[in-house]
Formats: sequence, C-alpha cells, structure tokens
Amino acid sequence: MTDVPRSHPRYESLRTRDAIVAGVQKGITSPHGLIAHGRGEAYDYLLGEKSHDFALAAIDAAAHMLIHARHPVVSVNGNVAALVPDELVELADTLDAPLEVNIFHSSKEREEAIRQFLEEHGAKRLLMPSRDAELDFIDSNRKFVHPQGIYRADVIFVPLEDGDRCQALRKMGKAVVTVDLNPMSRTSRTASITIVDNVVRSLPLLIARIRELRASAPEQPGAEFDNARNLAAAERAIRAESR
Ligand code: PTJ
Repeated sequence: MTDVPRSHPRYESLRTRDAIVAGVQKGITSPHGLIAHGRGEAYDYLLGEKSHDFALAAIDAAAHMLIHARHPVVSVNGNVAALVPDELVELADTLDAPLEVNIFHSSKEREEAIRQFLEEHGAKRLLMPSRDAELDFIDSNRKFVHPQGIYRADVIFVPLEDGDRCQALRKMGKAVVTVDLNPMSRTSRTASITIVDNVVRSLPLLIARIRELRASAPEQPGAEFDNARNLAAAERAIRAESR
C-alpha cells in the first residue's frame, strides 16, 4: 500500500481492500469480487472486525470435521486466492488435501491465473475444473469439478461460497465448511459448518486449531455443533451492534 501509513486506524481493512484490488489487476479476482468484498466489509464492520466466540466455536467444529475427513478438498475462488494465498496452501498442506480451483464467474484465463498464483505461493497439489466430472443439482460454471477432487470429496472447505453450489454439494451428501461474514446468506444456512468471520482472520485460526488437534490426536469427532444456533448468535451480534 503506497500512501496509507501503518498508523492509520483502518490500516488492516485498507490493506485487505488493496489485496482484492491487486487480485483484479492480476486477473485473479473477478470484478464482481469487489462487490462481494464490499458486502463482506459492511458485515465485518458491524461485527466489530473481530473473531467472536461463535466464530471460534465454528472453527473448532470445522477443524474436527476436516481432520476426520477421508477426502477433504480446499476449494479456491478468485477472492480467497487474492486475500489468503499462503494460508490456503498451508491449510491444504496441513490437511494433506488438494486445492481445487472452482470459480463462479466463468473464465479459463482467470482459472489459469489463479493456478499460477497459487503455485507461486507454494501450492503442490492443485486440481483444475474438468469436463470429466460434473456436480448434480447445479447449472453454473461451478458444476465442472475434478474427478479426484471435489467430485469424490466427503468434506469440502469452500470459503466465500455462492448458495447454489453449497446446496448442490449438500444434496450430493457431502459436508461443507464455509466462511461467510453474512450469517443470513443461503450459503451460511445450507453449509454444515459456517464460520462467520473474515477469511483473513479465520484461516490462520483454523490452521492453528487443526495443528493443535493433530498434536493431541483426538479420536472423537468433537463437541456437538449446531450451525443454525451458531448463526443465530452471529445475527444477534450484528443486530445489537447496528441498533
Ligand atoms: O471468483 P468467483 O468467480 O468464484 O467469484 C467469487 C465471488 C465471491 C465474487 C462469488 O462467489 C460471489 O458472488 O459471492 P457472493 O454470492 O457475493 O457471496 C460472497 C459472500 O462472502 C457474501 O455473503 C459476503 O458477505 C461474504 N464475504 C465477502 N468478503 C468476505 C466474506 N466473508 C468472509 N470474509 C471475507 N473477506
């Protein structure tokens, strides 16, 4: 960031905004991604730009679910690639899972730019969408998946998802872990576990929790997690702040 000093009270938010703008300039992020990011910023502002207890509870449940998965996959779109490339690679490495490029706004060039960018950030197992496997119950570009990736996955980590694919994956019997600052979105409501937090804050927390659990090797799947109840807590926090 060239002209914003570190002492600026909104430095972190402006730095994140710069990363999204750079993503568009590099051909990684869709221009629509700027609008999605702005919506996320508004919710984050109402949440006090911090990771609440409901986010930490969802992170804990997600960590348990991901380490017990047989075929976990980390799905990547143009926004998360621009915001958290190192963390996506680290998460996939920690889980010994592939990263899979899967974008909503169809563009071969952007898929390729995301692939290159993630490789520059150290991605080793990177799957691309293919015409060999298609998800049921969905018509958008996101139906084209890799046969060894999302198609056969039992648990999929899909931050900043659109509701359609989340619903399709659930109908196909797969578990979905998402990150979405809007607890009222269709994605939030249909996912198995929704982390209502900024992806920039929650990914390092998720990686740390997975590492902790790995070190203590828990055999149990973790405490009961009620997604609807957790979302209600997030919505209450937003409504209390905006009153
Ligand atoms: O790269 P593509 O083509 O796959 O497109 C990606 C976007 C994100 C543009 C696409 O999936 C989309 O349009 O998403 P939506 O339906 O606008 O949903 C994005 C959701 O993510 C919204 O509920 C936002 O509040 C939320 N969001 C935005 N930024 C963040 C966020 N949640 C967590 N962290 C963020 N930084």
